[in-house]
Amino acid sequence: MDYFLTEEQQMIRDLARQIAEEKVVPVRAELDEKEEFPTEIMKVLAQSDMFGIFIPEEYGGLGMGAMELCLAVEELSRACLGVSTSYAANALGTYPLLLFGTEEQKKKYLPDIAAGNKFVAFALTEANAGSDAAGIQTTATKDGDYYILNGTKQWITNAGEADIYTVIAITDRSKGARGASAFVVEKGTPGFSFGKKEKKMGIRASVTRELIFEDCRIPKENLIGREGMGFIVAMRTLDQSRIGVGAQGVGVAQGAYEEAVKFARQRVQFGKPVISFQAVQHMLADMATEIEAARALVYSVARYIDSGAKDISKASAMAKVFATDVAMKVTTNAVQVMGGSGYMREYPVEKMMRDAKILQIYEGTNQIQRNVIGQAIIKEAAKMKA
Ligand code: COS
Repeated sequence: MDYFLTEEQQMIRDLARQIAEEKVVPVRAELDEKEEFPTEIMKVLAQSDMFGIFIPEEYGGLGMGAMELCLAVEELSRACLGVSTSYAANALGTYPLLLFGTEEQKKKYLPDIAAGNKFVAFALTEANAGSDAAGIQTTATKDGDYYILNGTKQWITNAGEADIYTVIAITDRSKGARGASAFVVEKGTPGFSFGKKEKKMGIRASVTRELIFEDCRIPKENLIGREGMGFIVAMRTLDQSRIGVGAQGVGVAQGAYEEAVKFARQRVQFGKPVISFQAVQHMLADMATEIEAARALVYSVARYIDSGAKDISKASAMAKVFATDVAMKVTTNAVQVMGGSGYMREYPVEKMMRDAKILQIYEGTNQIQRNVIGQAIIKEAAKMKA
C-alpha cells in the first residue's frame, strides 16, 4: 500500500526503522529478560532528533505533527514495544505543556525535551482512579505562592527515569472533575520520591513505578492552564496521544506478522513449507488485511488531528481501539502460525504477544474507548433530524 508519505515523513520512517533494526532488535530480548530501561537507545533517539518531532520549531523541535510521530512510534514498535512505550510516554507527558502551558513554561521545558536532554512522564492514574479518572485523590493545596502536593500516583511509565512530570491533582474536592488541576513537577523537588518498580507481563524494557508526594512544595508558576482545568488537560492530552497507541498496535502487529511469514516459509511439515497450506495462508491473509486496515485508520486519524480538527476524541478512540485489538489478535495468531516455536523465547513473537496486551489496557482501556465513541454517537444522534 502507498500512503503517499511526504519526503520528510519517509525520512522520519526510514530513520526510525534504521534505529529499530540496528539498535533495538539486537538487544530487545535481553532488555525484556533483565527488565532494563533502554538508556542507550534513548540517547540514540535523542541524537537523531526523534524527541523533537512533534515540538514546534520555535521551541527547538522539528515542527511536525501526530502523523510523523506515529511513523516513528510504529517503526520502534515493530522492533520492541517496551522501547516504543518509553519513547511514546515522553510525548504523552509533554502534551499538557504543549497544549496548555504558558509561554514561560514552554520556553523553560520544551527545548530540553526536544533535544532529548530531559525526559518526561505523565501522571494521572492512582490506586482508586484508573478508568474513573475523575476519582483521583492526590491533592494540591494552595499555600501563598506555592502548591503543596500530597498523594501517590500508580503505574507511571518512565517514573524515576524522567526529569519532568506532568501531574493531575485535586485543588478543590467539592467540584468533582472540575476541581482537578495540572502541574509540572521536577525530579529532585523535596517531598517527591518514587515507589517500587513494578514487575510486568510485557513491555519490560519500559519502567513503571509509583510517584510519591509528601508535602511536596512547588511554585504556583508550575500550574498548567488554570486551576480546575486538570481533567480537561488530562482528557485532551489522552485524545492527542491515543493515536500513538494505535500506531504502537500497527507496529507490533507488523513485526509479529513478518516473523510468522518468515517462519512459515522455512518450516517444512508433510514435505512442504507450512506457508503452502491453505490453513496457514488464510491466517496470514487475515493478519495482513487487518494490519492494513488498522494502518489506514491510524494514518487517516493522525492526518485529521494534524489538520487542526477541534474534536478528535471519537476518531482517536476509534483508531486506538481498532489497531490495538488487531495487535492482540495478530500477535496471538503469529504465535499460532509458529506453533511450539512461537511459544519459545528463542523467537520474538511470544514477547510481542505479551507486550501487545498492554495496548488494550493503557491510556484508557478498550472498553473506555468504546464508551468515548458511544458518547460521541449519542451527541451526534441528538443533532440529527428526527
Ligand atoms: N476533551 C475535553 N473535555 C472533556 C473530554 C475531552 N476528551 N472528555 C470529557 N470532557 C469534559 C466533559 O465535557 C465534562 O465537562 P463539563 O463538566 O463541563 O460537562 C467533564 O470533562 C467531565 O466529563 P465526563 O462526565 O464525561 O467524565 P467522566 O468522569 O464520566 O469520565 C471518561 C469520562 C471515562 C471518558 C474518562 O474518565 C476517561 O477517559 N477515563 C480513562 C482514563 C484513562 O485513559 N486512564 C489511563 C491512565 S492515563 S495513561
